[in-house]
Amino acid sequence: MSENEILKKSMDVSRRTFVKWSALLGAAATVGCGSVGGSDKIDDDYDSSDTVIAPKDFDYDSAVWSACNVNCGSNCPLKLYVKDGVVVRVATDSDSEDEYGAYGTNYQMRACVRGRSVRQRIYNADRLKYPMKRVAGTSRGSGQYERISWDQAISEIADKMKSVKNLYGPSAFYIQYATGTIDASIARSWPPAKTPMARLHNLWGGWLNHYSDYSTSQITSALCLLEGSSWSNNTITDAANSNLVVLWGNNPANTRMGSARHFTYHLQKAKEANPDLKFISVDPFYTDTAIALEADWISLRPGTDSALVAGMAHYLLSEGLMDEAWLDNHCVGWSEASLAGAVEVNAGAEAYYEPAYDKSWGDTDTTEPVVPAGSSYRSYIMGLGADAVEKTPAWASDITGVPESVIKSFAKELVNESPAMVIQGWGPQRHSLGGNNSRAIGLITILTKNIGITGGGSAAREAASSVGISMPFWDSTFPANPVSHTISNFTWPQAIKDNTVMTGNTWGVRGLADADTPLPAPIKFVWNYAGNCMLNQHADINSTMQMYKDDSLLDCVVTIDNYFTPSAMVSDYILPDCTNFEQNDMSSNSGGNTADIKFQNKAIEPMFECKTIYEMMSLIAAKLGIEDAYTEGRTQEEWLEYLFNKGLSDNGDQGVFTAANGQDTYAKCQAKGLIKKYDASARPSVAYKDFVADPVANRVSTPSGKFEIFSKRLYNLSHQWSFPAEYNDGKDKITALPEYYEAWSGYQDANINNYPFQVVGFHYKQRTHSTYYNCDWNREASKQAAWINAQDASRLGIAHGDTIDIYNDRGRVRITAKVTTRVMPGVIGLPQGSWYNPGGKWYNSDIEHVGTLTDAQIGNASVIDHGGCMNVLTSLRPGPVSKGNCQHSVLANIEKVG
Ligand SMILES: Nc1nc2c(c(=O)[nH]1)N[C@H]1C(S)=C(S)[C@@H](COP(=O)(O)OP(=O)(O)OC[C@H]3O[C@@H](n4cnc5c(=O)[nH]c(N)nc54)[C@H](O)[C@@H]3O)O[C@H]1N2
Ligand SMILES: Nc1nc2c(c(=O)[nH]1)N[C@H]1C(S)=C(S)[C@@H](COP(=O)(O)OP(=O)(O)OC[C@H]3O[C@@H](n4cnc5c(=O)[nH]c(N)nc54)[C@H](O)[C@@H]3O)O[C@H]1N2
Ligand code: SF4
Ligand SMILES: [Mo]
Repeated sequence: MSENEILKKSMDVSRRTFVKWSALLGAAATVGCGSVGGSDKIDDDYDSSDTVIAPKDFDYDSAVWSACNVNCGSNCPLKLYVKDGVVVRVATDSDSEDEYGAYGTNYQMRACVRGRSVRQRIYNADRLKYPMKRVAGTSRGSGQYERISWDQAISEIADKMKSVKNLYGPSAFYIQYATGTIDASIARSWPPAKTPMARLHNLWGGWLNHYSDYSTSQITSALCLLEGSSWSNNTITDAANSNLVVLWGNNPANTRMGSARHFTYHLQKAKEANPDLKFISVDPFYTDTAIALEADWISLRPGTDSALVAGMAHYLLSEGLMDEAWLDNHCVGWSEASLAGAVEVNAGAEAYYEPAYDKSWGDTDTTEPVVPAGSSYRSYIMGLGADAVEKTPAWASDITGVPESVIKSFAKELVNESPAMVIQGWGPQRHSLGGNNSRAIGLITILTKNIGITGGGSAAREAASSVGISMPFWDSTFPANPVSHTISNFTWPQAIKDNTVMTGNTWGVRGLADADTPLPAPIKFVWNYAGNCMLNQHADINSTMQMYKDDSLLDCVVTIDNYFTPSAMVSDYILPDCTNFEQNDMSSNSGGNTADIKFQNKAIEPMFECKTIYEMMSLIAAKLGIEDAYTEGRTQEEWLEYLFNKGLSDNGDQGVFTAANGQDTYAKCQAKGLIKKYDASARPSVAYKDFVADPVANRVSTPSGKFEIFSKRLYNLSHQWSFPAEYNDGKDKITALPEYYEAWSGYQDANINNYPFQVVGFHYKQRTHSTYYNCDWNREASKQAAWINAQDASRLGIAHGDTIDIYNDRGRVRITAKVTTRVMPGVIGLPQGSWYNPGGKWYNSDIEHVGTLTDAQIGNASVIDHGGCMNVLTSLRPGPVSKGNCQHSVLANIEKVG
C-alpha cells in the first residue's frame, strides 16, 4: 500500500455523517454545550430529519485519553478509540457527571467539532512523512523539496547552527511565535521560552526572545496603563450576578468553543440562573455569540470604539449621570485638578508594571515634559482640549456609524442596569488605534462605576475561575536564557532585513543598554515549530515572500510541523513531527468552578518517519555536545513522571492526587487520563474590588496607584519615541488619553478613497487559525467566504455565492461572497487563517501540496491568492506603542470576477 493509501484507509468514516453531525452541534450552541447525548458514541447514519442521535456500537481495542492542544484557549480532553493501531473514533468527556452546580461546579469538558474531527488531522493526506530539504538552486517559496535522511537533516542543521553562532552570536537565533501545540508540557510550542528549542539554546549560549503576542499585543501595552493590569476581570460566572453583559468585540461562540473555557455556555448558564440577564454585542458583525445569547447588536465601524466611548461619556456628563467626586477619588485624569496626581513612576513603590516601554531607561529621565492645561478627559470630551472639538454623540455617530439615539441609550443602560459586566474581546485592540480603543472600553466601565463590584467588571477579557490544579511543566526545569534583550512578536521581519535601525526608541526593542542602542545582531536562523507565522499568520505575505526569496538575508529556516503548510513552503528544512496523539504529555485547563488535568497518552505509534520534538532536539543536542545536559538522562516519559513527583512534593496532593482517589502515582493518573477537580464553595472573584472600596489603602499597579485615564508614562513616551522613518506620516500617535484619532487604515484614513472597504479578519469556527484548515469536513461544514453587506452587494451587482476579488496595493484574494445583513455596510469579513495559495499553484482543492512557483511569481502582488488568506491584504506596520500587530486594520476594494 502507498503511504497515502494507508492514510485514506484510516479514514473510513463517511464525510456526510460528520458534516451533518457538526451542523447539529453548531445549532446546539444556542441551547447548550455542544455534545451528543450522554454517550461517547456517535451515530454514523445520522439523518438531519432525526431528532435524537442514537449511539451505535463499534469495535475497538482500547480507549485512550489525550487532548486537543491547539491555541483556541480551550484545551479539550479527547478520547481516542483505537483498533489495530488506528484511531477509529474520537469522543470527549461526555460520560462523566454534568451537574453544573454553583458557578460552574462539576461539568463536562466537551470538545468542539474541530477536536472531534482530529482523525482528519492525524490521517491527513498532506502529513509530513520524512525530513525534507529545499532543492539546491531553488528560491524559498518556490515549493521544491527533496527527501533526506534524519542523519543528514540533523547533521546539516547542527552545522548551520554552529556557523551562525560563530558569525553572528547567539542572538541571531529566533524561536518563532508558534502556537500549534501550546498546551502541552514537553511538546510545547509557545511561549518560546517554554519550548524544547529554548532548553537547547539556553544550554548553548542563548537566543533572541520576543515579548507579547499576536493575540493581545495592543491591549497588553494599553489597558494596564489605565487599570494596572490588562488581564484582571471578574470571573465569567459572575455574570449570574449582573443585569447586563456587554460583549465588546468579543465572539466566544467562535473563539472559546470547548470544555472548561466554553464561555458562551457559561453565559447561557448565567442566563438560566438569572432570566432577566440582558446581552449587548458591540461589533461590526452580528456574531454567532450574539445570536446564541439573543443579544442586542450595536454595529460600529471597525477601529472606532474610542470615539463611541467619548460620545457616551459626553452624554453621561451632560445628563448629570456621572459621579465626578468618585471619579476624582479613583482616577488620575478625569478632571483638570486630578492631573496633579499624574506621575511617570511611583518612586520606589512597585518594581513592576506591565511594560509599555523599557522601564530601565524611562525612569532615568531627569526632566519631564510639562503637562499643559486642557489635558484631562473631561476637557477632551467638552472641547476644551488641544483639538477644541466637543465629542458629542453626534460627533461620535458620524465616526462610528452608530445612531446618536443608540449611543445615548447604551450609555444610560450601563448606568441604570448596573451591575453591568463589560467583557472585551481582542478584536477591538487588533487595530492601528487598538491600544486606545482597548483603554477606552476599559474607561467606560470606570465612568459608569461598574468596575470593582459583584456582577460588574473591568472590561478586560472574561476571566476563568481560580479553581486550578498546579503541576510543574517541563520549562520549570530550564536554565535561564543568557540573551536578555527582546523584540516585539511582530517585528522579526525587520530584524531579518535590517537590525541596525531597530532601537528601543524606534522599534520598541527592550533590554539593551539604552533606548538608542541598535539590536546587536540580525536574525539569521529561525526555528518554526508548530507555527504558521513565518508566512500565513503574519502580515503582508507578498512582501514577506520577497524577503525569503533574497538568500542573502536568512541562513536557515527550520519548520517542524505535521503538514506541508504555507510556512513549510518558505523553509530550508522541513521536519515531520509526531502529533500529540503519538506521544505522552500533560496539559491542564480551568473554567467555572472546575479544573482538569489531562495525562495525555500515546494512542498510536509515530507515523512514517515522524519523530517527537524531544527526540529531534536531543539529537541536535548530541551534535552540539550537550546531550547529557539536555536530557539529564531522562526519556520524555521519565520527565513526565519526574515532573509529576515534583508537583506532589512542591504542591501537595491538592485534594486531587490522593491514594483515596487512586491518583497518587504517575502511573495511576496516566491510567485515568482525564482528572477533574471542582470546588462548589468558590465564589467568582471581583477584579479591583479592594481598590474601589478603599483607593487610599489599596493601590492598583499603575504609577499613581489609581486608575489612570491620563497616563503620564504615555505622555512622556510621546516626547521620547520616534516612529520608524517609513511610518512617520502622522497617522500614528502616542496619546496620554484613550482618545480617538484618524489612524492609518482606519475609517478616516484618506486612503479609503482608493480602497473603500474596511476588511476585518476575524477568528473563525472552521479552524483554529490555520490549524484544522486541511480537514475537509470542517471546510465543508463552515465555508471560507467573504462576508459582505447586502446593500453593498446589491450596489455592486454581487450575488450570494459569486466569486469576488478583494484587493489593495499589497495583493489580491479570490473568494466566494457571502451576502448577509450580519455585517455592517462598508465592512467586509474575511475569516483569518485560511491557507495562502498563490495562483492556486501550491495546493489542489484538497489542500494537498502539489505545485511550485517561478521566481517571478514569488512575492508578486499581482499573483492572485486562491486560498482566501487575509494576510495577503494586511500591513507590516506595527502599533505605535505596542510595536505589535494591527491585522484588523485593512482597507481594500472588491470586485466581482467574471
Ligand atoms: N475557532 C477559533 N477559536 C479561536 C481562534 C481561532 O482561530 N478559531 N483563535 C484563538 C486565538 S489565538 C485568539 S487570540 C482568540 C482571538 O479572539 P479575538 O481577538 O477576540 O477574536 P476576533 O475574531 O479577532 O475578534 C473578536 C470580535 O471583535 C470584532 N471586532 C473586530 N474589530 C473590531 C472593532 O474595531 N471594534 C469592535 N467593537 N469589535 C471589533 C470582530 O468582528 C469579532 O467578532 O481566539 C482564539 N479562539
Ligand atoms: N490577519 C490576521 N492574522 C492573524 C490573526 C488575525 O486575527 N488576523 N491572529 C493572530 C493570532 S491571535 C495568532 S495566535 C496567530 C496564530 O498563528 P500560529 O501560532 O502560527 O497558529 P496556526 O496558524 O494555528 O499554526 C499552528 C501550526 O502548528 C501546526 N501544528 C499543530 N499541531 C502540531 C503538532 O502537534 N506538532 C507540530 N509540529 N505542529 C503542529 C499546525 O499544522 C500549524 O501549521 O495568528 C495571527 N494572525
Ligand atoms: S479546537 Fe479548541 S474548542 Fe475545539 S476541541 Fe480543540 S481545544 Fe477544544
Ligand atoms: Mo492569538
